[in-house]
Amino acid sequence: MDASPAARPSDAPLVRRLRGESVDAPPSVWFMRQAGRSLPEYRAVREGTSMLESCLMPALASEITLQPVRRHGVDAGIFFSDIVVPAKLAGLEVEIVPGRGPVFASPIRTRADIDALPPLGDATEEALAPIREAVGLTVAELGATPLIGFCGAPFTVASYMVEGGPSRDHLRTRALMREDPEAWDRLASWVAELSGRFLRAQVLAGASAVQLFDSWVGSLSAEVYTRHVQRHSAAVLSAVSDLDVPRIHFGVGASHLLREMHAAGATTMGVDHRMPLDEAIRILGGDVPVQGNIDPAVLFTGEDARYAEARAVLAAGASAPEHVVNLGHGVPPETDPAVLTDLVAFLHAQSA
Ligand code: 1CP
Repeated sequence: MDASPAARPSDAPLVRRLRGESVDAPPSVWFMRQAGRSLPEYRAVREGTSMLESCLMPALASEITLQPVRRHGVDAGIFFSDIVVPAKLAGLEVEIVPGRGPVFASPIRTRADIDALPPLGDATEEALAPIREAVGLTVAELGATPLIGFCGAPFTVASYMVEGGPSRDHLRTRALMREDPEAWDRLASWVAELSGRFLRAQVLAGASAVQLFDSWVGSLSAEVYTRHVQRHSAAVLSAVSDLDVPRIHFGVGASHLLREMHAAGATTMGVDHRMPLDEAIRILGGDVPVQGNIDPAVLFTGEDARYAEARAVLAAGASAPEHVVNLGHGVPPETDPAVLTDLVAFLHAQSA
């Protein structure tokens, strides 16, 4: 947490890099899932409180957001919340089951289910109060260190709603968009509006950048993505496009969708570890800033393999207008936090 009083988080090297501005500073780094189960201090403060309850307790959500920034010295916080928090705030019955993930009590599968989704409006804005409060507390503590806000993209969030919980292939969701595209559009539009409101609330409360997670979009072809999904992700990103914050877009196993996802209105593309960063940069045309993509596997190797991967990722990122270092996906819960702290120090010791 940078102590210099005049510095603004929106001018931090990490945020400038996400915008594609070249910066003379050591590499910037944060980690997806940097908050959470890999940290003993997280397990301690979460004790006895359910995941979604903690997301709606502003002081606790703020504390959990700050923990990895303090411990690891990463260059940004990622707001502690979840992609299904907005659905809970809109009144759907959803829980996060430990060791499993989000589970909806009543899966949304028929036209009648979709018609019965609660309307979004002033009540939604009111329900977002704990989110605004948590972000406000967090940015006040972070000072010059930026906070990244986030939300889930319509396909990934809808996949939990339709399947009822985590799934491998999202078959029912993909079947719905093929069999009844009109019903799918109404569901995806509802999620897009809700996620967009959640994201906008975070930026208005002080987040300096955003990330749109479409974690499971890799199960779609480019053709299906373009026909059924892209415009809904675009609607989410357009909810903050007037607010002058960089917009990162990330999917797992989505290398074949980089151009299409960028075209949904992202300023910056997150890349997972399945594609070399220089190849992703080339596919994107060489003028899009990128984020990524250290293979999380090296969190479980010795230093030599880990540092070699970090150097390789920095070298591969050099062909982009700018590059922010991250993992290729989230921090696994079994990661030794000391390894993350050491990796941040290693990256900060490299020259830009
Ligand atoms: O540091 C951070 O990144 C914390 C904030 C955060 C974010 C950005 C959490 C807390 N969740 C998310 C996003 C999220 N949630 C995504 C997109 C990112 C990704 O791909 O990892 C997804 C797919 C979810 C859904 C979800 N929530 C899962 C995955 C289930 C599956 O389908 O495999 C799980 C396990 C959760 C619970 C959850 N969310 C966050 C935490 C810390 C946890 C674990 C809860 C616990 O402590 O038991």
